[in-house]
Amino acid sequence: MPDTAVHLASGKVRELYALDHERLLLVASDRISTFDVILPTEIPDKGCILTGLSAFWFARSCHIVPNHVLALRDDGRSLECRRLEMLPVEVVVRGYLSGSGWNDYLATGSVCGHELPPGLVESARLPEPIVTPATKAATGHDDNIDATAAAALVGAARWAEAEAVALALYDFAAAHAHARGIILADTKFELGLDQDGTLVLGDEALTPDSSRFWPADEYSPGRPQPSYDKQYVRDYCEALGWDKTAPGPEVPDDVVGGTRARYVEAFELLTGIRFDAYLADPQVVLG
Ligand code: Q0Z
Repeated sequence: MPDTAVHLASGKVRELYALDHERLLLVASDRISTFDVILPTEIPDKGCILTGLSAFWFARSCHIVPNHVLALRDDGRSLECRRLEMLPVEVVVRGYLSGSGWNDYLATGSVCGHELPPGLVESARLPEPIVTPATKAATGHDDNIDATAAAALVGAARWAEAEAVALALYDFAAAHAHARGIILADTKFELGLDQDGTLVLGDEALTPDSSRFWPADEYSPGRPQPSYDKQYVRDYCEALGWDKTAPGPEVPDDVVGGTRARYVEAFELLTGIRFDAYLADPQVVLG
C-alpha cells in the first residue's frame, strides 16, 4: 500500500483507505466473525479468497450493472475502487426464508412489506426472489424497511432502478451457483452513484460475508441450514458454551483448517479456478 493511503474506516473484517480524492482501497483481512463477534484466531487466506470471489463476480456481472472496481492488487486481498456516493440503503435479495426474513415472517407473515404465502417453513424457497431493503443502524445491526421507506430515502425512480439491478444480479449469481452445487439463499448489495449520477455496484459482492451460501446437497427446509463456510466455527463455539459476547474464543487448528478448506472449496466451485492459481496471479479471476 502506498504510504500516502489514509485510513478511513474499519469494518469487522475489512479496512477502507483513501488513495486520493477519487479512489479508495478496500483491504480484506483474515479475520472472521461469528455470532457478530470477531474471533482472536484468523483464517489464513480468507481475505484473499473473499477478494478474489468479489472480483470474479464484479468482472462477470458488469453486463448487468457497472461496478466500482478499478484494479485488483497483486497481493490478492485489496481492491482499488472508484469513490462513490453510497446509497443509504442496503439492497438485500432473498430467494429463501432465513435470518431476519424468517423472524419477520414468523412475527407478521410479511418481510419488508412483501406479504408471503402462509405455511412457509424456515429456509423455504420463496415463490420468487424479493428485495428487502435495510438501513445501517448505529448498533451495527441492520434495520429492515419496506420499499416505501427505501424510496423515501433515495427517490422512487432510483429505488425502482436499484431493485431491478439487484434482482437481475441475484438471478444471475443464483443460477451460476446452483449449477455448481451451491444455493445462494440471500445476498446484500451496496450501490452508489458515480459523478455522472449513474448507479454503480460497490463494496463487496456475492461473497460468503455478504451472502448466505448453502451446500445444495444438504438442503432441507424446516430448519436452519448449515453455513457453507462458518459451520465448523459455529459448531465449535456452540459446543464450548461461550455466551457470544466479546471477546470470542480462540479456535483450534483443526477448526481453522476445516474452515479455510470450506472457503477455498467455495472459491474453486464458484469460480472454476484453482485457489493456488489465484495466489500465483490474482488477475486470473478477471478473465
Ligand atoms: C464502503 C466499508 C470497509 C469499512 C464506504 N466505492 C465506495 N465509495 C464510497 N464509499 C465506499 C465505497 Cl466501497 C464505502 N464502505 C464499507 C468497507 C471498511 C467500511 F472495507 N464504506
